[in-house]
Amino acid sequence: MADTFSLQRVLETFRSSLTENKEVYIKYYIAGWKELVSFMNSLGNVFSFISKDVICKIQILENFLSGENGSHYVTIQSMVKYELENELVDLTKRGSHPESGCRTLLRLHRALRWLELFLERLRTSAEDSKTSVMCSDAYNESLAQHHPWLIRKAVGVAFCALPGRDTFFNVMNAGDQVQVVALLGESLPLISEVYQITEDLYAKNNLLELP
Ligand code: 1PX
Repeated sequence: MADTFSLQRVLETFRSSLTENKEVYIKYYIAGWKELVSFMNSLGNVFSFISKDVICKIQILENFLSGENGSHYVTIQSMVKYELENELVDLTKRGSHPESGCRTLLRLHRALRWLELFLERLRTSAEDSKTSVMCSDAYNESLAQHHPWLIRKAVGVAFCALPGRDTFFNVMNAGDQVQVVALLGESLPLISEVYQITEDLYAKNNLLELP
């Protein structure tokens, strides 16, 4: 992973995460999140409590991937099958498997929905739109429903520290605003596809509310 964020690389990693049979490679899914974390870090320390949580979840998944059962963690589909067949998931309340791959990835999956909603707002935003408003509207429509009051408050404070739309476009490192908007238009269908494949898989296996 290079030091400077580029939206292009996020696009490439999410593209690489789809297999021919429309399964999702965990390795590239995680790589996409790493890029996003590096973007968030470049925005300042206010966001570090958020990046810490994402990094922690990435680490859990990486440990599974490089562990002795790593071959079962190649795709999200193989992970779900393996963990369910071997009763490695706490299904209704936290118990002996509080950090299963399935529940950990579910947290990132819900955040991917936030990202999709936020980027779509950014793509279609007017020059005077506020990133903080776009961010919190997207958050309230998605992740907020899964977060307790205290987290929602802290997230609200962090949103106020977001830079304006112009700076945001610059940090994305993908050319002028017209080019960024075009790249967002290219990225969003891919992000949506990865999101939808995961959502359908989790829904089919009744995993959308894992504790
Ligand atoms: C191209 C520009 C895109 C901007 C990229 C920004 C990436 C943001 C990544 C946010 C990922 C958040 C993951 C949150 C996972 C989560 O829900 N964790 C909670 C539950 O976990 P648990 O193990 O306890 O069940 C955990 O409690 C969360 C704690 C931290 C708060 C997470 C707030 C997420 C707010 C999302 C908005 C980020 C705004 C960044 C501004 C660019």
